[in-house]
Amino acid sequence: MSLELVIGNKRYSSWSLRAWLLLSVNQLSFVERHIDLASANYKEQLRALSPNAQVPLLIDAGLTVFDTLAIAEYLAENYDLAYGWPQDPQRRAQARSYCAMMHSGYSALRSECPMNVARTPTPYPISDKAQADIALLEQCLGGLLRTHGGPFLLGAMGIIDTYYAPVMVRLDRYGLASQVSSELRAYIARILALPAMQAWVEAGRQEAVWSKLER
Ligand SMILES: N[C@@H](CCC(=O)N[C@@H](CS)C(=O)NCC(=O)O)C(=O)O
Repeated sequence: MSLELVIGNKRYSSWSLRAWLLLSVNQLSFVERHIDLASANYKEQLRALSPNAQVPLLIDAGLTVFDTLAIAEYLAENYDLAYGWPQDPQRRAQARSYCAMMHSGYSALRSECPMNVARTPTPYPISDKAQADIALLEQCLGGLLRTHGGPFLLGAMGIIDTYYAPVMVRLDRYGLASQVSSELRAYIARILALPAMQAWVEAGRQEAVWSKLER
């Protein structure tokens, strides 16, 4: 039986992108199911599918796995991922720490600049708190790129890169990339150039605009 990934709108759903990108870069075969998060009954649809009533969720042979961190762990444990957690235990611990940090942090940047893959990159005014999130991103991600020498955050591509991909979209689309180091700017370009990312962005551009999330 094939894997099924339930996702939201490609234009806006950053958490969906994380799981979708992980499956895609690893070339796992999966079926996509879409739920329009702008529809009136989207929550009912989600409640019928998953206890957390959010996207993404992964269905594998009748088992429902929800929340991106659990999905990443499930895939890493049960599938042979070319781009998963690092082999080295210390790097693996680092990767997990930075993913957990993404999962629970950067809230000002995330709420002020919703992911919108179709936004024309133009400068956008942000608060001091969101500015501090960017400084932290630079310190953490720029630091990883300088320490490990790239091309991805811990050297080879992995779950950590899929986890930060939506933030790279934000930095680019809200004209914020000029505020980060050349290493991080090159990394943003590298993530956006991934064929899977380009496919997601193109699909997102074709979707309906949801004015609530347009800035
Ligand atoms: N912690 C969850 C967050 C998932 C999440 O916030 N998904 C958003 C879409 S990007 C969602 O389902 N929003 C609809 C809602 O919460 O009602 C994860 O890691 O998967």
